[in-house]
Amino acid sequence: MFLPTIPTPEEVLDKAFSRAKKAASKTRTSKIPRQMKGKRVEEARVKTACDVIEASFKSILDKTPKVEDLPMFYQDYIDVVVGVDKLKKSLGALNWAIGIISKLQNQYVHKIRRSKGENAASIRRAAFGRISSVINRIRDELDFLDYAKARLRNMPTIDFDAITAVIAGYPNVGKSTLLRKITTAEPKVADYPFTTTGIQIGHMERRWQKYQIIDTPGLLDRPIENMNEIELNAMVALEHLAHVILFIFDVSETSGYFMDSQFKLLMEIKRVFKTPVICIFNKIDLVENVNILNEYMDKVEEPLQVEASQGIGISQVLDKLEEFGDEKKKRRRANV
Ligand SMILES: Nc1nc2c(ncn2[C@@H]2O[C@H](COP(=O)(O)OP(=O)(O)OP(=O)(O)O)[C@@H](O)[C@H]2O)c(=O)[nH]1
Ligand SMILES: [Mg+2]
Repeated sequence: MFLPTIPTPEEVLDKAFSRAKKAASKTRTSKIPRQMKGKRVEEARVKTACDVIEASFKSILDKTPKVEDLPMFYQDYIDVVVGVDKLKKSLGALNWAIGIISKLQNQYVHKIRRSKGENAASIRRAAFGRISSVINRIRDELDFLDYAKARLRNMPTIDFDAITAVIAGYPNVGKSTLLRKITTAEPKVADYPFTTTGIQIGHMERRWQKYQIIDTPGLLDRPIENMNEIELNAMVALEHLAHVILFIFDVSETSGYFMDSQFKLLMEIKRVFKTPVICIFNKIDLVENVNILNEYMDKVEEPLQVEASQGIGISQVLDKLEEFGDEKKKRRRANV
C-alpha cells in the first residue's frame, strides 16, 4: 500500500465544517459577556475547520513514502504506472493547501477578534468561503491521488535481500512450469503494468540465501523493437531488479517459435539488459533433431538442459543459481 485513503473535496469540507460546528457547541461561553460570546464561537469554528483540514492533509503526506527514498525498482514502477512528476505535483498541492489554510486561519481569527460581535458570523462565513475555494482548487490533484492510490494498491512486494532471477523466453516455452518447479509454494501473483496476467514471484531458499524468481508474462517474451515506450520503461524497472536472467529455449519448437527466432530474442535481451544470463534448454524430451540442439548449445556459455514438466535438470538450475548467488555475495562483501 503506497498511498493512504484520499478524500474528495466534499468530504474534506464536510468533515471540517461539521467538526467546526461541534467545536462551537462545546465552546464554553457561560461566564463571558454576551457580546463576546458570538466572537468566541465563530473563532472556534474557523480554527477547528482549518485544523481539521491541515491534520487530514498532513496525515496523507506523512503516510506517503518519499518516492526518491524508495528502491529504484519502485520508483520506476510508480513512474510507469502513474508518473512520478505528476504524483509529486499532486502531493505538492496538498502542501500548498496546508500553507494557505493556515494563513487564512490566522487572518480570519484575527478579524473575528477585532470585530464587533454582531459581525463575527459573517466573517466566519467569508472564511469558510475562502477555505472551500482553496479545497476546490486542488480537486484535480485529490482526484489524481485517489486514482494513483488505486493503481498502486497491488504493487509487487519485492525482497531486496534476495538474489533475484527474472525469467525470459518466448510464449509457451515452459517459463511458468520452470518457475513452479524451482520454487516450492505456488508463486504469488501481483499486479504488473503491461502484462495481462500480472507478475509472478516464486521464492526459494538455499544455504541461508533467499532467491526470488520472477515471471512477467507478456513482457520478456517477444522482440523488443515491437514494444511501446511504456513497455520499455517496464523493462528498465526489471533491469533494476534482476541479478540474473533465466532465458528459456523451447528446443522442441512445439511452442511455435523456431530456434533462430528464440536465439535472436536472447541476443536482444542480452543487449538491453546488462545482467548475466543463464541459458536453459527446455523440453529436451521432445527433441527430434539433436544437431540443432547442439548447434545452439554451442553458441552459449554453460548451457543447461531440462525437462521442466518432469522436473528433470532442475537441480542443475538450482546449483547454477546458487553458484551465482555465492559470487554475488562475494562481490557484495568486496564492495564494503
Ligand atoms: N514435453 C514437455 N512439455 C513441457 C515442458 N515444459 C513445459 N511443457 C509444456 O509446455 C506448455 C507451456 O508451458 P508454460 O510453462 O505454460 O509456458 P510459458 O512459457 O509459461 O507460457 P506463457 O506463459 O504463455 O508465455 C505446457 O503445456 C507445459 O506442460 C517439457 O520440458 N517437456
Ligand atoms: Mg507462463
